[in-house]
Amino acid sequence: MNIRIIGVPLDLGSDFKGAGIGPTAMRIAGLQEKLEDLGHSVTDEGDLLIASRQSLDIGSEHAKYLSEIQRIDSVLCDHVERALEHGDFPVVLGGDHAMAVGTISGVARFYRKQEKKIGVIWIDAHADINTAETSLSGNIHGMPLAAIIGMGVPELTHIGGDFQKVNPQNVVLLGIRSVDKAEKALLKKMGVNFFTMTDIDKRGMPDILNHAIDDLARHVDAIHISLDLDGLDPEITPGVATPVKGGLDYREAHLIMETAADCGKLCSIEIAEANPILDIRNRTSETAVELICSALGKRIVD
Ligand SMILES: [Mn+2]
Repeated sequence: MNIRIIGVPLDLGSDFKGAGIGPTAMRIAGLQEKLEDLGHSVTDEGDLLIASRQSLDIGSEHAKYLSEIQRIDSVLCDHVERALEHGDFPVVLGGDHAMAVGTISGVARFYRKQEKKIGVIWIDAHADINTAETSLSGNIHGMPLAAIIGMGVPELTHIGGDFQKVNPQNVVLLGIRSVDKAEKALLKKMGVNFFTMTDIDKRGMPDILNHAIDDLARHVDAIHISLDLDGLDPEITPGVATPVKGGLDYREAHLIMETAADCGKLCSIEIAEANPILDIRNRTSETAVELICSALGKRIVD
């Protein structure tokens, strides 16, 4: 497989600076070499150019830095679509999770042209289903799931075209444990397939994945993984802006990747919220690279 790495040094979606150097930290953790060791060829496009926070107007307090995030997500959408058109597998390195609107819009537009349906496995401590109206912080990294299912400001929902990028029933949301009141209502109303940490504690990850990923793979033609590193427990991935106790353990996270890879429909992956400023000796980015490798075929015994 030819893998295309796209770096998105975005930190405008969060109040914390530092996610902008996430792509560099994952490269330093040896991403390209490790993917090549698995037998893939790798093209690294480098990073998209993003205006610095200091040079921008914050805009509305309800959706901060919206115009630059809209611009960068539109550029990212084009890059991801082009990579898929070349037959490449995009690996998108973030950057805060506001990038997911661009990545998933690119995947959605590519498959829509072929009249194919996409699904998304979304791993996160949060539901990311706020809109400018419901958000308490105005930070866009809490809004990307809403945007891709067609809710929120048109500047985000129209990236890549005015259509719903993913049917909420084709979203599998795993690991949530910090969900705002308005988000709880939206998750249910929109029919997102969500699995809280309580669900995972009670049923166990293998049972959930066997059902949820099997089911998803039967209903869609291609599956994207959007991995927010705060989905894992902060003991494992401390370098994130919004850590929440009680997350996925190391093996549970790998099992998601391995199961997704085995379903045969994985088309792309993005890793969000690696923040090296908040990390301990690059541990978070090293874990991110290991998870990407599991999604791309690495096994304990082949
Ligand atoms: Mn997130």
